[in-house]
Amino acid sequence: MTLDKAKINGLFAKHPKLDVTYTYGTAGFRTKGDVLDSVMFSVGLLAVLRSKKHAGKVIGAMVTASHNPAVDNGVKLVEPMGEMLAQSWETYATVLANAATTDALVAGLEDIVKKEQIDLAQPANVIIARDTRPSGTALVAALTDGVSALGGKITDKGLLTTPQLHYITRCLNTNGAYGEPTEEGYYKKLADAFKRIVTGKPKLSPLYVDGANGIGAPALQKLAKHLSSDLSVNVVNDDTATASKLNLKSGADFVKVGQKKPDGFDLKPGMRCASLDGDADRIVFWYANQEGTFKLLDGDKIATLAASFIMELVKEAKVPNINVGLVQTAYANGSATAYVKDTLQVPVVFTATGVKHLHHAAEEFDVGVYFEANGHGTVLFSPAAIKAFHTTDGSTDAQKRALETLRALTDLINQTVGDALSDLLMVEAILVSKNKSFSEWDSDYSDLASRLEKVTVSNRLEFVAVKADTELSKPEGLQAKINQQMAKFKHGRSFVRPSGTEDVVRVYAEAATQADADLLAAIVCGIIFDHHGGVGTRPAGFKKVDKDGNVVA
Ligand code: 16G
Ligand code: MG
Repeated sequence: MTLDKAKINGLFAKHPKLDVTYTYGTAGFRTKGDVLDSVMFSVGLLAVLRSKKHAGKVIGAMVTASHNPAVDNGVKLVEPMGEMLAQSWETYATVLANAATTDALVAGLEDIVKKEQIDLAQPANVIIARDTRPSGTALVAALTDGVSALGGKITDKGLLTTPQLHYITRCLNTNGAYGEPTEEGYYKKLADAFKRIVTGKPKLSPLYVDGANGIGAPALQKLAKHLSSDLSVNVVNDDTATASKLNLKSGADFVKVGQKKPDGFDLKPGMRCASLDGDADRIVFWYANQEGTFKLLDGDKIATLAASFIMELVKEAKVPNINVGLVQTAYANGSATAYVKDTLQVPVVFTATGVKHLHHAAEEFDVGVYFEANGHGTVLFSPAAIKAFHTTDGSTDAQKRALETLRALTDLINQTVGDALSDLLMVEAILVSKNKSFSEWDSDYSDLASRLEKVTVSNRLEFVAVKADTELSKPEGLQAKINQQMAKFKHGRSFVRPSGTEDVVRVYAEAATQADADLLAAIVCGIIFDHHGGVGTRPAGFKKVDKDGNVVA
C-alpha cells in the first residue's frame, strides 16, 4: 500500500501552512489559536501513522492550551494506554508541522513509514476532544481532515478535560478493563472509588473550587452530582460562556505563580479552597490561616500527603515488597524534598520539567508518586502492586480496611496522567480518613520562600538546561554567575531554564525569607536581561550587577 498523494494534496490545500515555525514542545504544539490550522492537519496525519504503528489501537488528540489565555490553543497526542506521545515521535510531529508543500509533507510521511516500518494496510483510529476555547471547533475540523487524508477513522468526543480524554483512550484500548469509555463512566468510576474510602467517616467543611472559567468547572459539577452527600463542593469561576474569562485572574497557574487568591472569592479564615487550570489536569489547594494570610498547598504538599498516607496503608496492610518512591522537579520546594527524604524516608528522583518525564520515572516504583510543584501529578501503581493489593488477605480488621482503601485508591487515582478532579478526590479522601484540616496538612513542613519570574530574550533556545533543569550548560559562564549570587543567601537556590510553552526563560529563586527570594530572582533576571539578550522594556524590578557580581542598582 502507498500513500494517496492526490487525496493528501486535495485536503492539504484547505489548510495551507503559514510562515511560522512550529515545535512540538513540553506539552505538544501550543501557540495562538489562529495560526494552528495547518498544524492540526499535520497532527491528524501523524495520529493515523501512530495508530497504524500500534496495529489500529486508538490514539487520542486533545485540543487545549491549558492555563494559557483564551486566544491560545494547542494540541497533544495520547498513546493507547493514556500516556503522552512517545518522545521519539515529537521530532516527526515537528517535521510534518513545518512542511509547506504537499511534496515536503509526503516526503515527511514516507520517511516516518520507512523508519518506523509502518504497515499502511493496518487500520487507524483516533479520538479527539477539546477544551472550551472558541478556536477549538475549527481546529477539530482541521485535524479531522488530516485523519481523513490518510483514510483513518476519527471520533469526535466533544468537550472534555484533558485527563478525561486520556482515560477514555485507555478504556477503549483495554476493552473496558480500565473503565467504561465515556465521560459518565469516568465520573462513576471516580465517585464509586471515593465512596469506598469515605463512607461512614465524618464529613469535612465545603470545598470552594475555582474552575478557572474552563472545562473543569462543568466537569466538576457533573462529578459532584454523582457524589451527592459524600462531597460538599461549590464551584466558583464557572463562566465558560465568556471566552475571555478563561484563566483570567483565576486558575491554578494564577494562584501558584502569584501566590494569591483568584478573583471571585471572599476568602475567610478556615475556608477550604482549590484551583483547577483551564483543562483540569492540574490543581492546587489554598486557604487563609487564622490571621487571614493566604496559604498555598501546592503539588509538593499534595505529593507528601499522598506518599505518607499510602506508606502508612502499605505498612498496615502488611503487603510485602512494595517500594514507594517520589518524583519531583527542580521546582520542588527545598523543604518538601528535605521532608520527603528525612522525615518520610522515601527515595526522591528528580527529572526535567514536564509531566512525561516524571511519569516515566514514577513507573520505576511499585507506588510512584509524582507531582510538579505547579500541581500536575498523580500516583502510579505497578501491576505487581495492584495484584498484591487484590490477592493479600487481611487477618485483622485494620489490615482488611487498609487493603480495601489501597484497592479503592488504585481506582480513584487516574493512572494515565495527572488529573485535577481525581487528585481533588484523592486529597479529600485522605483528609477525611485522617480527619485533617488544611492547616494541619500544611504544618507537615514549612515551605522556603520562593519566587518565579520570566525574562523575554531574543532567543531562548540559546539557554540549555542540564541535570534535570537544575543548571545551564549554555550560555557559557551564566551558571557560574548564578552560583555566585545563590551563595550570598541563606538557603539560596536559583535556576534558569527556557520555557517549553512560552517564548521566555524562566527564573526560579528560593531562600529563607521572601525578601531574599525576591531579591535573588531580581538579580538573576537582571543578569540575564542585561548580558544574555533581554528584549523589550527592561522591567523596573530587575537588579543591575557589576562585573564582580555586586548589585549596583
Ligand atoms: C506544560 C507541562 C507541565 C510543565 C509546564 C512547564 C504537561 C501536561 N504539561 O504545561 O508539566 O510544568 O509545561 O511549562 O506536560 P514551561 O516549560 O513553560 O515552564
Ligand atoms: Mg493543564
